[in-house]
Amino acid sequence: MSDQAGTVSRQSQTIRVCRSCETSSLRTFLDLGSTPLADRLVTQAELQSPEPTFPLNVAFCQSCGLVQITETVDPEILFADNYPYYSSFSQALLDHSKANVLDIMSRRSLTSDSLVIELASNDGYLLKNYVANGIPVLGIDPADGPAAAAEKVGVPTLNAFFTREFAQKLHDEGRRADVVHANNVLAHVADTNGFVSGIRLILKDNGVAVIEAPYLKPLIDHVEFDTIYHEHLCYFSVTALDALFRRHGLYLNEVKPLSIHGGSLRLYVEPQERVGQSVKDHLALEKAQGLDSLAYFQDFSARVAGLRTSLLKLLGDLKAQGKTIAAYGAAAKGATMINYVGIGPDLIDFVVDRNVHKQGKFMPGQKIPIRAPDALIEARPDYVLMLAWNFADEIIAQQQAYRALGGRFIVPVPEPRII
Ligand code: DWN
Repeated sequence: MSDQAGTVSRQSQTIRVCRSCETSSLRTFLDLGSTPLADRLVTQAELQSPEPTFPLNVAFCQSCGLVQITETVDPEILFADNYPYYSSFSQALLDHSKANVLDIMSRRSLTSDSLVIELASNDGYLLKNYVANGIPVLGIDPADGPAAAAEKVGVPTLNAFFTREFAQKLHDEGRRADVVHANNVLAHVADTNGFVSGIRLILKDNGVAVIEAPYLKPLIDHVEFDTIYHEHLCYFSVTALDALFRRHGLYLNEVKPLSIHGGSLRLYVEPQERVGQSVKDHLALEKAQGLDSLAYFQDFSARVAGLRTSLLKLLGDLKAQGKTIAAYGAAAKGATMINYVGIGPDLIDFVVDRNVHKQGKFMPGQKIPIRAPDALIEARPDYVLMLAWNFADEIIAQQQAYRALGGRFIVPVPEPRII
């Protein structure tokens, strides 16, 4: 942890080898500075206290192609107490997850003798759809609040980190799954290989792991640098994923591109090798476009710096015209955006968010107050910076009253624009 003196302490470690193939082939291509933890919102009582910051550098592994940050922050600090992220605050995500479950139920004959396990099951947002169909489930999540919320909606949840050792325990107890879900967690785990080998341990031999993760290609192509923060240790290409799963007797047999979270992939991973055309096509495209080589990433840093310059100019010009600006979405990506670009209370008056666990707190680093969305009607800012741009359609649809008052939104990526 870099305290005010900038020394690095035991609460984070800098990696020396690749998180996947464990070779020393890492080449750093982006430095986002030393930043506070994106989901560690600041309370009123903490406003005067120094905030821990950690280096946020991004590297490419020239051996297996995995893109990854080089600092590992202790997961107990990132995810255990007061973790504020609850999946159920997004209707789009709830609809997306229900469609995922119904698709799996149409692909596999699941019955009351089946078992579906979700890793990082959060507040039961996905597993509750299996419960509604009488299919046994088990959630596993280390965050106290979301795990308790899951139990309230009838999703039995183990409040723990999923590790290889935890998987061995479930395996030894005979708790093996027909389906394992793991959405937006594979990128979050410090022991990437242990997590994947754990999935193999709890998966039945004829089972399938259905894993969703942000996709590296749209991140680079659409300058989605704000999705880089300490919770996200890895940024996956199909090339890197294929090598990771094969190392543990699992095969990436199908990939489905998704628009959620700025561009993700749904991965269908099985103990049997039957690689389909969708995987072959992605591997060929990534090779043709160079995602398997450092050159593809070399200009990304300059493009990110360019976005910073143009966004700061846009916001500065609006303030110079006497305009007022707020922001929407106390999102983790929003913390990276405001702290890397340098967007403080001089530019943004407040941030709004529907998540009641975030309201009344302050954004990490810039300490901008977080309020409920009603504040847009009460305070009537001229502009709203869309920090949760991945849900822009859903959010703007809710804010017709604000737009009717003449309110405008600023979407920051892939290039800052007013809509
Ligand atoms: O990997 C992760 C991604 C998937 O979700 C987690 N590590 C953390 C989290 O990242 P994030 O905070 O950037 O994700 P979201 O879901 O894009 O954040 C959206 C924010 O906007 C949430 O705080 C909820 C809020 N929201 C809202 O206030 N009104 C969202 C919607 C859809 C709304 O209508």
